[in-house]
Amino acid sequence: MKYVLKPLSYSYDALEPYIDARTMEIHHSKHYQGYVDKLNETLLKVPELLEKDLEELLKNPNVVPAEIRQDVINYGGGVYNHELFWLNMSPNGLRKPAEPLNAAILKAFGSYENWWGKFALAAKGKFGSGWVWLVKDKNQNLSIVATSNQDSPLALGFYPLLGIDVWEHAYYLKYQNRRAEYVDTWINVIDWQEALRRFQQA
Ligand code: MN3
Repeated sequence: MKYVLKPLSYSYDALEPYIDARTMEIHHSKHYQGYVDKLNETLLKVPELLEKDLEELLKNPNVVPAEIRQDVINYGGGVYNHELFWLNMSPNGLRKPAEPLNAAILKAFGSYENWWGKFALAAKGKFGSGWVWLVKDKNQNLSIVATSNQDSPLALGFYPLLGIDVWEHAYYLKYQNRRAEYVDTWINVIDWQEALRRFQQA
């Protein structure tokens, strides 16, 4: 199998009390595993796609035959989005963006607090299941975009740096219908290291 479950770099209970261990365990070992399995199953139908990079497929879904295109968008997006999400959190990471990402945030949003206010508002307001992202465009300008289901911002021409999962499975056990509480608490688990790496990469 090309795609395999990537282990977390921290334990399931490492993000307590903000994200509970049971949610992390089910999210990682069941939901994410499900996307990995379904993506492998899907790509076996058109094995030459296994040679392509997942980012390329998500950036340009038109290269995927129509009969499996939506499955690649759904399951491939599920794999890609979650692998970024796991890296965007940690129990003791970089809690504020370092340079040069910090300067780009100031340029786009005025301040870190303004960035967070807009990001959190978008995450609270996203209707239904989906994600909210901090993305860069090809000129290194930052913005916030929301996507539905497992759609990737790559398909919109953006490169995701940091994303919050606002599917109910990401928070329901602890927060039930109170998504806003989950969003407000997420700032405590953000790790900016991967976002910084992505911002600096070509
Ligand atoms: Mn999820």
